[in-house]
Amino acid sequence: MSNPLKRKAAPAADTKSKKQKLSIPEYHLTPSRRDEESGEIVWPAPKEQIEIAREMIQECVKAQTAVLIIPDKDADGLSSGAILHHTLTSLGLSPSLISVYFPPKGSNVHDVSTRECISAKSPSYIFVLDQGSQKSPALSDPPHQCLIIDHHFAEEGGFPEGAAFCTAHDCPPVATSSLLTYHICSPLHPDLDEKISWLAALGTHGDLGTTLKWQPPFPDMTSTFKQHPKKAINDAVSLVNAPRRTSAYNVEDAWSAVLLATDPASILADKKLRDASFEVRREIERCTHTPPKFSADATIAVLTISSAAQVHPVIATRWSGHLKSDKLEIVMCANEGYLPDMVNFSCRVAKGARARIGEEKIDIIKRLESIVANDGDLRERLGKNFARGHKEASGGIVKKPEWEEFKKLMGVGENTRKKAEGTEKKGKPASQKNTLTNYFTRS
Ligand SMILES: [Mn+2]
Repeated sequence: MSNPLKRKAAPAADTKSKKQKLSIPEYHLTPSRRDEESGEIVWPAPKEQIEIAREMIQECVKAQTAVLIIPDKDADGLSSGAILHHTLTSLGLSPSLISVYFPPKGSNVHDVSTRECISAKSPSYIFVLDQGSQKSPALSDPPHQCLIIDHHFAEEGGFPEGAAFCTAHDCPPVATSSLLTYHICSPLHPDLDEKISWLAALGTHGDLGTTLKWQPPFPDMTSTFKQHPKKAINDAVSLVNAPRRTSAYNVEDAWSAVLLATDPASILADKKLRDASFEVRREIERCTHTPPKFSADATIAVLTISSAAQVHPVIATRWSGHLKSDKLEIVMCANEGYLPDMVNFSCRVAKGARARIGEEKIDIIKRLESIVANDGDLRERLGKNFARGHKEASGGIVKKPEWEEFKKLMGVGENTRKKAEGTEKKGKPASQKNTLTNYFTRS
């Protein structure tokens, strides 16, 4: 992933029937934030922030000046971008004044190279959508207004200098960026709702999963789903998410499909997206059969693959649901072929360790940090893209030599002989295949 700041928790690879056994999704159990004076629920973001966002959108239409939208590359980010684009043009901004920018493969909005690209376009207004945030210098040199719309964790003051922001992160249940953008925009023009409500559903299912219950405070989307069946929306989610995973990284293809679509059906018919989806599925299939190696203490499984496609998060998620061992805590997929001389890796909590609570709860970031904590300057050399993201779904982008050192510290592979001996005693052949079979849950 190019932006490890904002990786999401991986949805469990459970079957549908298992999911339905959980009566209420944890998502709706978090108590809402309430306004101190009125007692009203504060959702999807603080009122003042929503007002600031609306004002800036209206202001930039009035100014009829260059606008740059920087949406994230997944279904949620692209949907937020399309919602904002439709809003600006419906309010009267000429489409010729709007441009969109996607940082190239391997970089993200916080990189210096991205700032240089933005400055070169010298936009008067910049909208940054669903990108995750960190404290940074202003995104562009020339005078400009910048608005961040997001729902990822940000530290106090963790925004680009001078930027206004509207974030759902502190108002549980945390809305997606597309839902927040929809909430900001839909009252601004009477004809908007029909154009953008299904986009809010597309982005929201992209981030929160396709089985989300639209319970309050989430809006009532009954009429949207009547017009656009959930099945079509969910199929569109996976097509829209495909280009960012391909080796060519043609995020622009996904963007134009989402922007031009009047309904999910037109996304489903898009040839470029279908081809991208085919490539990704083929790469997942090609790489997924790699045998895992285990850390010396058997708590971490490492799958090493080489693919120019971003399939490592998918493979880590898959294997985390399949590998069975009482000791196993973390499943790691390392991709040595995504970026030249780098290793991109994704970690997920192993299925057998997901139920742990309290002190026992698996915190991947802490665990990764603890492995390198006492090893001279390795932590520093691993760089700022090591162990970022979420407790449940972390990972990173590191240089190859540092990756090798890191693997050595975990003792990856040292455990192999012990395991082979163990299987022999049970009278099974010590072939790789059979050793692996012992780690699979039969489902
Ligand atoms: Mn998002």
